[in-house]
Amino acid sequence: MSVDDCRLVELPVIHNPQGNLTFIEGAQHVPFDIARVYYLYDVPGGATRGGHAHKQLQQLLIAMSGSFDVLLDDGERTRTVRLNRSYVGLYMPTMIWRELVDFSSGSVCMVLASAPYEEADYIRDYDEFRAAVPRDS
Ligand code: T46
Repeated sequence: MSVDDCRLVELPVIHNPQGNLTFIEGAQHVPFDIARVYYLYDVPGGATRGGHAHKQLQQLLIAMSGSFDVLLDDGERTRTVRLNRSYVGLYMPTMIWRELVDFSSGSVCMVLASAPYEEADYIRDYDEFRAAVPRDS
């Protein structure tokens, strides 16, 4: 997997003068079955979340409120994506190192995940991640 496989997914918006509505349907808007939803909130200024990769887990990140940067790293190339719309998700496939930084005040990051929480799926050491990335030779 490469940072090019991380992509923005535009979600439907039902516009209404009384407020907009966005919905997410498994299989339709997310390329995996949704097994878990969690969210990050009350993130203090200057904090960094993430700092790991997943062996099997796929995720879709959405800035439900506020904004933050997602630093993506496939072991060879890096890319930064800023999330700041509640109708745009960032799809992350397996084996992408990610760090979430520069959270605005009051921001909320909702994550749809393809599997339940499992610590054994995490690679939390960057050197271990680099060593596990398959390389062309
Ligand atoms: C990711 C980024 C964006 C659970 O018990 N269940 C869960 O579903 C999750 C996500 C975490 N936890 C526990 C595990 C740790 O003891 O909560 C604690 C904090 O987790 P972590 O340090 O992994 O949190 P983040 O914000 O660094 O990373 C999380 C996700 O773990 C990760 O998959 O991509 O958000």
